[in-house]
Amino acid sequence: MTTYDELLQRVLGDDTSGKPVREPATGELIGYAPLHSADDLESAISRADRAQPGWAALGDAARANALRRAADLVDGSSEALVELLAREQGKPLNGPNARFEVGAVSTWLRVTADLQLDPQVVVEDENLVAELVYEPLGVVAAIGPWNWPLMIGIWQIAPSLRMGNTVIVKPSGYTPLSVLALISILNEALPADVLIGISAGRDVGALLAAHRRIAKIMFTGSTATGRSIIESSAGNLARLTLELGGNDAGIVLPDTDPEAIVGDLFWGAFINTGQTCAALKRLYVHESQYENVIDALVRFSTSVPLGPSLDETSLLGPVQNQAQFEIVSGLVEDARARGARIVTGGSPAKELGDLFYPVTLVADVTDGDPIVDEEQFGPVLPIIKYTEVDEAVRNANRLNVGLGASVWSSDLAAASEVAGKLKAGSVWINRHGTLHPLAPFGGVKGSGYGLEFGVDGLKAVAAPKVIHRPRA
Ligand code: TXE
Repeated sequence: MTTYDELLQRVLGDDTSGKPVREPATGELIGYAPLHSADDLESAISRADRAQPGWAALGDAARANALRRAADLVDGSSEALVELLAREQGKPLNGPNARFEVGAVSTWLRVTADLQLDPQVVVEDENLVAELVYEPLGVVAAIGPWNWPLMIGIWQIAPSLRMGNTVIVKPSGYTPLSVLALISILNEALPADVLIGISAGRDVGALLAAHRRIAKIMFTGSTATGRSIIESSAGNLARLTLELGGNDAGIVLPDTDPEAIVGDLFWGAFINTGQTCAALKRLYVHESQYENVIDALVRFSTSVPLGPSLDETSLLGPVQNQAQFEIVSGLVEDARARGARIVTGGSPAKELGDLFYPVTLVADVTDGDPIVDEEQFGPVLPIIKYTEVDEAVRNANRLNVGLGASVWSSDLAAASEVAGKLKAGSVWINRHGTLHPLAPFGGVKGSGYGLEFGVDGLKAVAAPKVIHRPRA
């Protein structure tokens, strides 16, 4: 079992010339992240490019085994990784947080190793057999965010490696250390230069996205950066998978029992203290259940402790960074000024630390209010009252994003009908944001394009090739 200190030492050594990284919960210094330059990036891409043919030539079975071995290594260092993730990202240890995230990393590695993508005969007639096969693309750029740095990182890394690509990972500047630590663990199971981390700012991220040797960019982050990456890739024609922001709606139908759904509803919105791409960010509740749902959520929220990341009892933690904290608190202040009802929370939990914000339920808001229309990406949920289901569906579909959406009801047939009308890449009934490594995940509209997970996710990091043979 690797300890936290050993892991940090292995990743950072004694170099203190990099960028200081602090714990969101306490402000304490964790360590200094390397600041890689444009030259470092150039050298990393050359090395990854040179390593790629050898990695591909190892064959699919050997690559799948390397992923399984990597999963075992992650499990062997899991508590050290959990502690680093909790300190750096801010998420608590328990609940759907740091231990959950590190557990998901090894699960994703194993499931990705077990996927089967066979050649497919697409034409077979008296003259011709045409077979579709999938080949590596080359060097993949994996550019990730700070909210689920390890889980989203492995979503990008695992399928890319499985398909015979090499990978350059550029973690968010807010959470570089845990991603570099994960890379160092994975590298024990991989040949040299197959997986390389570049810890740098946006400028080097932009150079990576535009680099002529990059064949594919896997990006998760904001819609604005997604647009920049599309522009960067005009030169290299890199293929793109873009998982961008969302503003997921949930609709509670009239026949719902609030007590039956309240736990899943709460965690659908507040998982990772609300800092989740496919979290519930706008809740539409039928007028007959409006106050009941609000009361149930308030009662449930009082049983969920907000506290320091390393406290075993905490289930909610700080907002990860000051910029996000300001977005969250600014949207709540704006709603208050417009006359919204702040049912619970509504001001910073200063007694816990500078970045703590409590669960905040905001009622009596409408579409068009910034707190409804803009992605809060934090522990705040606007709750909107509706009268007609069609009106709720129209409003849920109103915005130019569509990552996830949900319907809540005791009547599965009614819920399924509404699910069919919601415009999003994933729609859940009586839950929100639960992902499965075999179920393709991706967005529509401003939430991006391309699919991750499962066999579709493998196809997304491969070059399809059709071999046309005369019929023997
Ligand atoms: O993301 P950015 P940030 C949303 C959330 C948040 C907002 C900003 O609403 O408030 O995005 O967060 C790299 N070329 N989400 O600033 O800027 C950057 O270094 C190449 C939703 O963290 O999109 C980082 O590694 N790379 C989201 C990554 O892109 C560039 C999760 C993401 O940064 C680049 C996180 C460029 N030109 C935030 N500019 C989700 N969908 O889950 C930046 N980067």
